[in-house]
Amino acid sequence: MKSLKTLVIAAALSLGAAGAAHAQQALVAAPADAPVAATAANPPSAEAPVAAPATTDAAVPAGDATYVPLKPEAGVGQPIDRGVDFQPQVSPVGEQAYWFNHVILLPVITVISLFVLGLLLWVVFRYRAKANPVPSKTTHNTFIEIIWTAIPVLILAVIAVPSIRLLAQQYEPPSKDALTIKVTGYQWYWGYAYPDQGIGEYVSKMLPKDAAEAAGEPYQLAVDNRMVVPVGRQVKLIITGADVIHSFAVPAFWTKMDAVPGRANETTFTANKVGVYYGQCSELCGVDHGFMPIAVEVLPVDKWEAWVRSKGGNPAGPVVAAAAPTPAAATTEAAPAAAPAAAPVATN
Ligand SMILES: [Cu+2]
Repeated sequence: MKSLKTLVIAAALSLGAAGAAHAQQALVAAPADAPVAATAANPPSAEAPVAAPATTDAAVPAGDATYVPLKPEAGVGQPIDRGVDFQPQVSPVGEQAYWFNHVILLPVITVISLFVLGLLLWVVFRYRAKANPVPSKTTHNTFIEIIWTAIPVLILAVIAVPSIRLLAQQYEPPSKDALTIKVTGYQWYWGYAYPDQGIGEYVSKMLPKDAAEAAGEPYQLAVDNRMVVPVGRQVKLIITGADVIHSFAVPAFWTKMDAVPGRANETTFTANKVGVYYGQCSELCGVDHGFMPIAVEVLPVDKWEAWVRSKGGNPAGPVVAAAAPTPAAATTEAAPAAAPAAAPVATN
């Protein structure tokens, strides 16, 4: 039994090590983002210098560039009055976690709590001094001791399987076609940049009360500039802090990651439902900690592309960037012809 516990602990520790190694990879990737961070403290107008060298007019494919912000749906992606449950989950990891909580953990907790409560009540009433004037002097019962050790160990072992699987899922490296967004926490607002699309950092601040109400959005969650992502595509967040530690958290995606100055933390999510999902800074970061909400808008792919164009970016950015190195690397003779055309976009 002891060895089983050891096995479970070892599995958990090795997963932790995998997560740490993954974070190291993210750190290696960080220097590429550094120029964006340098201009980050400036207001939204800082977009131009970052975006300009990355995308030329010719590189942006023609298409609709009209973007109309989506209205949030009541009770989805935001807290509800007297709510005690998790928010409805809209990512595969979130659905898995929701299932784990509701199908495994809650029933196990309920059964154990009721069983222990029943035992206590039984002892209190059946063996009270009046009903049981001569108490038993029994001190050991090997059979019962084995049972009450073995059963909890078995319960923990059963819980460990989906638990470690869920943990591992959250640390899975992003796929190659994941959309990269750089998230920076500031005192007290967020900055988002889409390096592959050539969208330099823009700032996302909480809307004042009247503006939020006018927009039909919840006050203290509504922001002026949302993070906008396409539905069904994995999003890789590279998260850092500019001043103190913040934490980027969106409950509907089961996403939370600390934004630590000097570090590039990485996490992923895949939103599988169109909508607006709110979150909040989740690490006490100063006087306005409660006033730096997060709003993520999940759009159909074509509408997301229109949003990217409305920001002056190139929706196909990562596709071109991923394709460019192949001809150059595969045949050195073909490289001179292929390289100049691909280079300006690939340098994103
Ligand atoms: Cu914060």
